[in-house]
Amino acid sequence: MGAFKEPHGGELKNLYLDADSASREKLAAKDYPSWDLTERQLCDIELLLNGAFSPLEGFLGRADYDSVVESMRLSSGILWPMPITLDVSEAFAETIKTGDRVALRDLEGVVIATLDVSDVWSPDKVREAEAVYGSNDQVHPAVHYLHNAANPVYVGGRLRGVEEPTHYDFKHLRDGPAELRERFRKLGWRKVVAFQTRNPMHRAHQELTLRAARNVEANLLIHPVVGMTKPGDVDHFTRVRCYEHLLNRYPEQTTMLSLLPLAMRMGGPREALWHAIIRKNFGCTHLIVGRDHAGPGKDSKGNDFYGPYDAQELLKEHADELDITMVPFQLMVFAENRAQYIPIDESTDDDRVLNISGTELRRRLAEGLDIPEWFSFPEVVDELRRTHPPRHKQGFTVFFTGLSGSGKSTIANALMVKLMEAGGRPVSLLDGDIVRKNLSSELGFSKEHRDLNITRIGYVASEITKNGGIAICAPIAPYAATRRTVRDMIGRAGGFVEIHVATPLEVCEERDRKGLYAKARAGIIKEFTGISDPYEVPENAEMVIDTVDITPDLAAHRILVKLEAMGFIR
Ligand code: PPS
Repeated sequence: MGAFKEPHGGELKNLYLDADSASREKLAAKDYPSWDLTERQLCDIELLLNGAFSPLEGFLGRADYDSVVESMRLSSGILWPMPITLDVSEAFAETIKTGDRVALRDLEGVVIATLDVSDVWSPDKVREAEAVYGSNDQVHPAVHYLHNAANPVYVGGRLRGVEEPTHYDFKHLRDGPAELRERFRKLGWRKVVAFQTRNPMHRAHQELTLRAARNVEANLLIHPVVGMTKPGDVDHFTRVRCYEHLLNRYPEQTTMLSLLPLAMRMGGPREALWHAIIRKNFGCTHLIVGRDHAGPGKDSKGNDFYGPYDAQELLKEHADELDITMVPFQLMVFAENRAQYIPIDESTDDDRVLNISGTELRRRLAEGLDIPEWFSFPEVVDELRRTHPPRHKQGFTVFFTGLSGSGKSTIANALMVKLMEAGGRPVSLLDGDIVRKNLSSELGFSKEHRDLNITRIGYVASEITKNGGIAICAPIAPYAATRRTVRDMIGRAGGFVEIHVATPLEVCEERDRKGLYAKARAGIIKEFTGISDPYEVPENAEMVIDTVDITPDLAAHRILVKLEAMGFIR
């Protein structure tokens, strides 16, 4: 009898050292230069080490990176669409060189792996964005991440795994690729179709997955991403509780749920290809690819980043090279007259087709409106309502931005008092001057310091928002990208309402309450916003207020009306 042949999936890498070597490496790592892994890098390294990213054996070196960016292939020619890179600061990069060994630690300082440095280089991020994501538009989450969160220098090299990254949640649902292959083997699951998702699943998804499994006569793996998804998505804790409820609705012994700690890039077609390779590594034979797979939505001009079926096309093109088969799927809609779900292309003019989009679902949750039974299972809706209370019970942040002397602080104060008068939620004011006295007393007005200041304000506001309070922020916040970062951070925790106090520079200067404009003109104060430093005008603020014609009282009142219209107050 020959050796057991994997039924599917091909060779799997395992980059972990054996127990003895790992303890020795852990001791030795005390003397290596050390890098603290970011949240995204922690996701990537977990999947590199356990073989989910096979055939990769570490973070990409320069030749592989260039080749992946340009042609979706490693320099060996093997298909690999996504650059998996270790981005580090310039300061850290200066301490290392090719041939060094580096310790890579998690947030608690635990050494997860060591890396033999093969390359250190500064990437061309614009080229990376355009080639990999097809756009340099920062509305794309991965492009925004690349330019604003990713460090400027890349380090490539092979990894030696020392310790598996720790997870305290849903341990019973976390499987590496070797474990999952083994489970399939034990259960005799010869064909397995994977369903990738970053959203809660409803009846349409259940119907789609059941049909897909039936069509290819396979078992079903629900394989949701629980690493990093699109900013604003439902948190994975809530989602996993929803999936667990849904699992009970499948025929027994047909379906398995396992969590994938992947950091998604929302890279559309390339990402779909990547998902397929990952699922192959987990031992799946099929992957469901639906409409707009891993799509990031619309760009800053309102156009789709990718066509709805681009991902399916790309997978078709590479079908021969992929050791996993795509199961393409159309959007599932509910045909009311048939009382059943059908793929949209099977519907006729006679069908009364119903569908609730993700946006519409969020609206119904936010406003506490009905979510019909045809759309979702009651236990799933209950779970979503627990973590997504209607807006008037959620925390939110009102973020003012505008020039010095534009009237931000005055309106912010008036708004605070009015909200306190209305009662219901605690209100905190993070005014520019107050923050600079308390939180940011050591900071000046360089771009770097301003960004740090705004990020701190955003962090505090997100904590207040997450805990159901109201945060009112009133800094200048002159940079659009930083405001966007804060919006994303707070948007995950609750509501975010940006208000541009658009009082013209001439008016602010004429008022010059603090005498700062005169000093700025005289060159006594350097880097003064509007005079000798930039102010990037907000393009998508929820409200614009010019204080030339209205009193602070009226401005605050208008904001209250807006907050009421948005559902945050009643
Ligand atoms: S920032 O850019 O958002 O970090 O600025 P912020 O924290 O809101 O601080 C702005 C207040 O600091 C005073 N000040 C200056 N503003 C702009 N540029 C320069 N160089 C500067 N130096 C001091 C100014 O009083 C601002 O207060 P407001 O309330 O906006 O007038």
